[in-house]
Amino acid sequence: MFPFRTETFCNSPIHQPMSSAPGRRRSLNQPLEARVKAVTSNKKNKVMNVPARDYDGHQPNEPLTILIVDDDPIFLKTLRQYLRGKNRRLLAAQGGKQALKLALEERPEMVISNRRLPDMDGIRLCKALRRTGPTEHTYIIILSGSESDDDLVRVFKAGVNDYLIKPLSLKVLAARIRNGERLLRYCQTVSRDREIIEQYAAQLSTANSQLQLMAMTDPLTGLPNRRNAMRRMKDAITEATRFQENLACIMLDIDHFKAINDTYGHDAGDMVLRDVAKIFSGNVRGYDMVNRIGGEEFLIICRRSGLDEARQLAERLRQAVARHESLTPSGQIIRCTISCGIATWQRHYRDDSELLKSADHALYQAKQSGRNRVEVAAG
Ligand code: GH3
Ligand code: MG
Ligand code: MG
Repeated sequence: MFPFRTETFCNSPIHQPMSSAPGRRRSLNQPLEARVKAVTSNKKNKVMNVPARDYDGHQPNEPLTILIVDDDPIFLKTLRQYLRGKNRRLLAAQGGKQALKLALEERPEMVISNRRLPDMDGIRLCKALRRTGPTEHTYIIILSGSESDDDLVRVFKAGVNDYLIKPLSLKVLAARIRNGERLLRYCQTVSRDREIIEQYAAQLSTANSQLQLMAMTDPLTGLPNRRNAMRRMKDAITEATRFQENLACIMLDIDHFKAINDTYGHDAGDMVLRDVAKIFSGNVRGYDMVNRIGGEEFLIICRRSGLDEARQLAERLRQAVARHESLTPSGQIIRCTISCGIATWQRHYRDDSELLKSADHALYQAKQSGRNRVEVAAG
């Protein structure tokens, strides 16, 4: 039974609650067109072009798409006219299959369907929409002549959002639609807010990673800075202790670097620092970790390396730096040397500070012994 079918439309202008007595129904023995006109021109029932702010206090930006499904073309036409408004885009389908096709193409936010369709039950249509990604959350209203409680339970179990018993009033249908629209608008706002929050969270996470990287990196050479080096050293000691592996470190310092600054200028000094950092990074093995721990001081942590390997590496680096020529923008050639102090992790050391102290002491020895050389800590 459907309001706009000739036999039922007589009762349509008045809402018929499930418990209402038939006597309360307004009987209209008029032709269909006249009854439709009566409904749509009745000021009490008029909802055409009602702006959305009437029901939810704000003007939404995009129109909501509503798909009406019924096999009666006159009903479709009438309802479309009745519901027309600038915040609604109305579509119509005369059967379940056509409705599914249209729903996939147009992704309506709301579907109003008759329970009985020529090719498909409205409940099946609802289930099919719920199973389909793009229409999974579509607001579905079913119009039905059935009034049984069991039927109602079945319909809601299938995922229908609202259910109206026919014969029904267009006024009531419009109110239920507005209620659904309000919920849809709310969901849209929530999902938009969520998107914005997710965007902020992503930006914040990127900014945090960048900040973390900046806090751990020396901006001049791009190498890990002192803080980072100390953290890595602690990790390396933990690893060496746990797996009973060798661990060595090399403290490296550019000789007479102050004189380079004084002679060629600070910018040239910076360039030398970058060149030396590149030489170090380009000559170590995968396990070794190069860090800049001070002005012209570097620390290389040699994981899984004993004294011999560390000494060979330090010597290789010393020679590579000594061979290198840095060229200033004005065409001047700068040469420099480095001194290196090596220490290896000893079982009796308490922590990283003892290892670093030993390496520093060996570096001091290298400086004292004439620079441009490698010295090893006593152990
Ligand atoms: P030694 O052989 O005993 O190590 O002598 P040195 O001149 O290398 O050592 P000193 O500690 O006397 O001088 C280090 C200089 O390094 C002083 C400081 O101005 C300079 N320096 C520190 N950081 C930077 C930097 O980032 N860029 C430049 N250009 N110079 C720096
Ligand atoms: Mg120096
Ligand atoms: Mg120094």
